[in-house]
Amino acid sequence: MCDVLLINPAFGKAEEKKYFPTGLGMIGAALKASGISYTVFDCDTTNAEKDENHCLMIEDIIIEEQPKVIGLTGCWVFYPFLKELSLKLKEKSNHLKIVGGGYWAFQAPEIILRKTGVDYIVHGEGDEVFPELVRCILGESDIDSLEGISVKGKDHVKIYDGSNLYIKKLDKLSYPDYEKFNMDFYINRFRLNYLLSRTYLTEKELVSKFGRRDYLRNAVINSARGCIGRCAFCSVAVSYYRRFTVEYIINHIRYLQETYDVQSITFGDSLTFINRKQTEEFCKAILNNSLKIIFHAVVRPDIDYTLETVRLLKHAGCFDLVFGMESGNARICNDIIGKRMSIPKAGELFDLCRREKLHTRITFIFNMPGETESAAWDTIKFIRNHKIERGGIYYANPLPKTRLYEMAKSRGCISDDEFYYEFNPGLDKGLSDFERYIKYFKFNDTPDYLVKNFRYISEQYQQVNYLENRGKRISKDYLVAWAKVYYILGKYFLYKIIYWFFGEKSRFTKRLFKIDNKK
Ligand code: B12
Ligand code: SF4
Repeated sequence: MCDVLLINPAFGKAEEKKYFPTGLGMIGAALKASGISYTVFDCDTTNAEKDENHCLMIEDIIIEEQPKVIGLTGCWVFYPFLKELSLKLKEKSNHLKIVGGGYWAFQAPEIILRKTGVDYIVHGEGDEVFPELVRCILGESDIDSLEGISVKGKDHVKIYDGSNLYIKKLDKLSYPDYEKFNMDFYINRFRLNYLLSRTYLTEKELVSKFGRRDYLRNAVINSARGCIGRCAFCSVAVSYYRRFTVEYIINHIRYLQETYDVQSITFGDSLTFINRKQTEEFCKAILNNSLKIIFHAVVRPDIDYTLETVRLLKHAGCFDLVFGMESGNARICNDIIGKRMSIPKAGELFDLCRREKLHTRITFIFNMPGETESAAWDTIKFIRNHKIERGGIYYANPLPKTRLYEMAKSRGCISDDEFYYEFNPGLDKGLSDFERYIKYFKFNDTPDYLVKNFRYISEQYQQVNYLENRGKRISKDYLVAWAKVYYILGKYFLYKIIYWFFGEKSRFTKRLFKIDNKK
């Protein structure tokens, strides 16, 4: 029996989805700290991929655990699934109260409360308010005093119109409640060969640090919340930046090392470090505490790193920095997206990282409103000039409550919020999806060049990756094994050719093999 059932929707295909749902883990930790019993149904770790199966499984859990409250998390892409699920759950068990949290819910409260089975929405970070809301639902306190909640009444909805809730001092929060999740599933295994072929890590340093040649176990954690940026396309732009203290992060990593034998950390933040001082403080703490880890982090391309910072990062175990560059054209980058940064300086930083062998991944966005063909080419040239190794190419996709969304509306691309929420013309992979998308988002007068060049743009980028990484930094063991195979095969075929060409009984063959035999 429990009070609350938290549901994590299925992320994607079973083989691909391995990203710990930090938000739900934190919500679980908050419930636990408040003494509220709960259980998790994690669609990510169940094998049932079909919605009906999920529903049946969830119904079984509801019968078994008898929760009074259901919490649904997710971002925008989960809307169709969560809508259907919440309506089905309401149909079967009308007494249950359903609470929506996370981006899918609080960015469109009106639609969610009217069109889905959700009864309450928590706006922003639910670590403090959700346990209180549960107490209200359980009849232990009064809901009217609660901030940050939208409510579905009998024949009306009451929408919260204040700003989202953010936790000011993050250190008071517990670690995510890992015990309630299948951590075997969520701890990724980074094979050494994978790391060596995709980063600048060397076999020598990995083996001397971890004493193993097979794989490293990786966990995702948050070191910060929110962002200092205000990018037009980003949902996080409305929040503000907060960070756990270095001691908290170090202890968190230690906890994961001791409990789950983790050697590698992904900081799944919007922004991990905001400046050099903070970065250096963290790196020194890793070194002073002799923490044996490698990690990757997210930073902005205008960060004030020097040669020393880059070297220190590498020394502390940073094997990958992720930058959101977005565009190689200053007008798009600064005037339209609002990055407020210098393109040449960003390029210099990427060059510095490459020279110092600190691997980077840099992401770009095409088709922002006002992007001309030549502006798009500026981005491609930037990628080539700075020999950018890896990252991602994305296309402007308006997320609700962002400036890009307003731009899309004012250009007539989105006429009906609800329809758009349902339809979500997001991009998967491939040209057909892209053509569908570009038809919808005619942000520019001449979007045809993007369709024409879609493949080319993607290939150019991959080409750069390929050239940079080809054949380099592959494990010595791996090379030796392949060399042996080639040697044996080569010898065999050489004999065959000689037999075939000179004949088995020819003097040359006999002499050759005699010499060989003598050897
Ligand atoms: C890490 C990350 C990922 C990871 C995995 C996400 C995961 N499973 O957790 C990866 C890289 C796989 C990913 C993929 C995508 N992501 Co993402 N991701 C993030 C990122 C950077 C951090 C998420 C995080 O850990 N946050 C920290 C936790 C503590 O916050 P939280 O999850 O929001 O949870 C808090 C509240 O929301 C609330 N809450 C959450 N759930 C619940 C539930 C209940 C019941 C309650 C009461 C409260 C509550 O309380 C929590 C604790 O305070 C966020 C940006 C951000 N800063 O949040 C983007 C973000 C969530 N992603 C986003 C998007 C768009 C995507 C993709 C669609 C991108 C794409 N085009 O493919 C995919 C979708 C994948 C998917 N199917 O989920 C958008 C969502 C925007 C939106 N409006 O919906 C964000 C906000 C980024 C952005 N720049 O706009 N993402
Ligand atoms: S895109 Fe990145 S830098 Fe810009 S607001 Fe979002 S998280 Fe911050």
